[in-house]
Amino acid sequence: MRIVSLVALALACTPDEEKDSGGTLEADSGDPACEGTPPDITSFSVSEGEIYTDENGNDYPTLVMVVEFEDVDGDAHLLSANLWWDDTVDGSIDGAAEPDAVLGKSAMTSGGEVVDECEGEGGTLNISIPVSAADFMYSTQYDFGVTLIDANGYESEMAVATATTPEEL
Ligand SMILES: [Ca+2]
Ligand SMILES: [Ca+2]
Repeated sequence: MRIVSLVALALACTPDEEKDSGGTLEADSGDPACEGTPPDITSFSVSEGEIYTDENGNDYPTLVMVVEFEDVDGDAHLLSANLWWDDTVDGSIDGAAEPDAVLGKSAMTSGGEVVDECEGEGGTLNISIPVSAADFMYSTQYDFGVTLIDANGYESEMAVATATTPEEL
């Protein structure tokens, strides 16, 4: 397993999840004000993204994973993700295996603003992964799997999608 370090991350609230301000009771301290349900992935797709250039000027093709999700208890203001892939294309992933990559805990934003605690009720997570020969074969079909973990550690069911890796540049 490796940590995804060359990742371009964007988290965004869906516009229809905006809350009216005021009238929301926040916990003073101690117990979390929101906890108890795992995120629910409602849509997952993988496709080729734009060229990524690292700090040394090396170009890589990318895969972009788009994960739409809901979390009714609102504690997806912080999210992390586990990612798997395999080249046995059968629409399934061995979730008991160690993840092939992990995305560390990240704050969700909406319109550039960090989402308040307990107001992370869902949105779209875009994960961009540079593709290199160290991790993938080029122009090859893979199954990809993802789970999301909310601020309190509740993990979603795995979503799986099949996609073809980009050509070598
Ligand atoms: Ca939750
Ligand atoms: Ca598979």
